[in-house]
Amino acid sequence: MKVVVLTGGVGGAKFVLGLQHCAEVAQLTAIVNTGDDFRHLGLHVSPDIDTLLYTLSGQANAMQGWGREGESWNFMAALKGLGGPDWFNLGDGDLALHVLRTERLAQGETLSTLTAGFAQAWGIAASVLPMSDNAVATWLETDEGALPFQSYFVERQCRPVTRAIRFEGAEEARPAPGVLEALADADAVFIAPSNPWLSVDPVLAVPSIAAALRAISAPVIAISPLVGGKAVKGPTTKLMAELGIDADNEAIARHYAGLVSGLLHDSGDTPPTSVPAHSTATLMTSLDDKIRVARGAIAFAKALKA
Ligand code: FO1
Repeated sequence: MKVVVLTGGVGGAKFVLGLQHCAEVAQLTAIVNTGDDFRHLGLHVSPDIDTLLYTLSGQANAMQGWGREGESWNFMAALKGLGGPDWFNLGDGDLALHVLRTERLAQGETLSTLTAGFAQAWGIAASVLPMSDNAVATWLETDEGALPFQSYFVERQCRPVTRAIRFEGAEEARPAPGVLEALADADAVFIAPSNPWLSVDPVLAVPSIAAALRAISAPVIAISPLVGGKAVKGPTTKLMAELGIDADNEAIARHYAGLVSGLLHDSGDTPPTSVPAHSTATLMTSLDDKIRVARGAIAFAKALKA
């Protein structure tokens, strides 16, 4: 099967790892959120791309989800000693990735070509495509004013109350090379169990990506990020409450209305009523968990194609 997955964040990366271990996935393409990208200390940081690269190459910090396992922190210690900003933690190994990406972008390389280079260097078979090579920045309108994503998510630890979310630059952004082709050619498309509002919506905001999802005949299945009516990690349910949305699978299905042919959700939760649904235990801790959820998604796609 040729599989395409829209993903962002830690939960999304876990699901993609599960897909990578499924024998029937002959070709895997990840279209990754870059709305969290930002410039920090003059460096271009692409958290969701990096989390996926680390996860697919077995280097990810298992406990944190982001950054590398066994990281050293000499740069951060030296930065603090100089009174530099220490709210965003850059491990020494992780720093090399940001320095190299910033240098290659400055030399005129695109985000997609340099990301493909890193994936190849780390032996990742999947295609890891940014949603766009153009800058798209997620901003949140909150009770503390407008905040760029990392200021909200890391610096303020998701405490501000969110009223609206916007993706600066999305209207002018073009899908990265290969994105539309992969969607048109897919046997199945999955929307990973990422935060729909913060990690998936930026991808859908890139013109022609949502339209491509609507146009394809292959099944498009979303995996609910909720387990037991809560998000496993991150601010999903707090955000849903602040946006006046019930934290249930019907709300997730409604969010993707017109885009998805089905919703895969946790077996302990109530199914949506507005789209076909399958369920499995969707909490992903072990590799076997990730493979189980990926297999469940593939089985659902096959059932919908039959
Ligand atoms: N998340 C944090 O909560 N604290 C951090 O200091 C932090 C640093 C960091 C560095 C590189 C990177 O790729 C991700 C990092 N993250 C950190 C996670 C990041 O903010 C989120 O993973 C995504 O932006 C949303 O999933």
